[in-house]
Amino acid sequence: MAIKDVLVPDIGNFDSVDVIEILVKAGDSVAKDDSLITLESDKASMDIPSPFSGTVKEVKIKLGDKATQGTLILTLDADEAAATAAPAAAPAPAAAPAPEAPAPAASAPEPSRPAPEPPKTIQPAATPNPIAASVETAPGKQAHASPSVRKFARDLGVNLSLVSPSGPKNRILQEDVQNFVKGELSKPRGGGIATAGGLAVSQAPVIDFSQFGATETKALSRIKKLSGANLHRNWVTAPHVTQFDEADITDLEDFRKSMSAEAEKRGVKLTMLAFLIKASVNALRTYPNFNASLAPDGDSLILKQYYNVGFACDTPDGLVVPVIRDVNRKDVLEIAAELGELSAKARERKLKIEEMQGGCFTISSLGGIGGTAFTPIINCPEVAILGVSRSSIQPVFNSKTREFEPRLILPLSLSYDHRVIDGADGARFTSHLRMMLSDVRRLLL
Ligand code: CAO
Repeated sequence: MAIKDVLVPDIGNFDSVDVIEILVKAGDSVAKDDSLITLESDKASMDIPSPFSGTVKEVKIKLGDKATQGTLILTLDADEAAATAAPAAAPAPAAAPAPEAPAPAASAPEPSRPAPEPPKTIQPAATPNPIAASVETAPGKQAHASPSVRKFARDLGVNLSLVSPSGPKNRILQEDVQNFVKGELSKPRGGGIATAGGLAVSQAPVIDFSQFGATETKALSRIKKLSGANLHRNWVTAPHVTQFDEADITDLEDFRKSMSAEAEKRGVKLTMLAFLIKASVNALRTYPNFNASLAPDGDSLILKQYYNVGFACDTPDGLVVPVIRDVNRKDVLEIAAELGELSAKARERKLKIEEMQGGCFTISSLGGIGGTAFTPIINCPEVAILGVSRSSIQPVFNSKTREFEPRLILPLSLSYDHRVIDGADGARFTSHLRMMLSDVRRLLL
């Protein structure tokens, strides 16, 4: 070990600048180039690096002192190797020096002392480094902090504009950044997605269910994990409204049954869903805002000139949504044929990615299973989804005959993104669907 004096190096045109931070204390181990103190003039702040590795013996400078080239900062028990090594060559100036930045050390060092290195980072106090500013500060708010604190914050990914300063002249100190991080870590979080879109929810309690009885843990399928994350995002980011309605499909069902045998001869199962897809496209053409997506900046609507309809398909691995393309150019039998093919592929896990892309609108039919209504989650970036529940015979009053008649009624549940679609249009859309489904002639036009 050799005791070395560490002095303020050549700091260019600056003379008598304030010591605003002392970053080490007696007994600290420092590596070569570690910051020791921060100096600040009215134009710039700079960290002074250690010329050696070793242990700080005594700090000779105080906060608020004035420093100039040659001021003694501290004494250091320098590591043997470092102390005998040749002085380091003067490093290159800071990557983007400020206009007032001092030049690298030009004058020769005193013979007994190693060449002090010029400051590592120098930046004007009033105009922060633009790169650091973009990382650390929000527009319009300028954080006042030394280079070492900026680096500390950058390493932790902290936005300095969010940190409350406690140092002199509203300067952010290292401990302010530490306190900020502690505060953030102690905030409640929920499953890692708690702060999506600025939404904060309290953390779900972790419960050991085995205390109440036997349990078994089963891993979620890959599809379930993927669709779960997407459903959650869509649910929290799109403000959902669900419009319920009922369509009288008595005549349509009669027609479907009358056509079933003929369809079967062509190898096609003619289901109600095929008619629903056809009717939906008619409604999408009438109300184009439903056949649209919000632009990423949220300032405009992208209206689609094509009509691709997805349908939710229940498979042993979870929910998938195959897409039937250009429905407007296909008749009900063609749609029914594609429905059958795509659902079979989905259940055999043979769907290609492109067969699940490009949808404009989705139908989720639980009619084959049951239920009277439900609130489907929009398949974003689409703006609406139609849920279909099980049809049932209901007594409907006929105003002409003044009698109740048994009619087959299909429950519809239309969820839409209220940022794009107003409630009135939601009701118009389902009314249109109801009209289409109750009069099979319109559907076939
Ligand atoms: N009301 C009453 N019965 C209905 C009906 C309705 N709305 N819709 C279908 N059915 C009947 C069919 O007529 C058929 O009866 P038969 O076997 O006697 O002919 C039976 O239910 C089964 O229909 P299907 O399932 O074969 O055909 P489909 O076209 O109705 O549905 C598909 C296809 C792929 C949508 C469906 O199999 C499926 O996976 N549904 C689940 C979708 C889902 O999970 N949605 C929830 C997503 S979360 O929002």
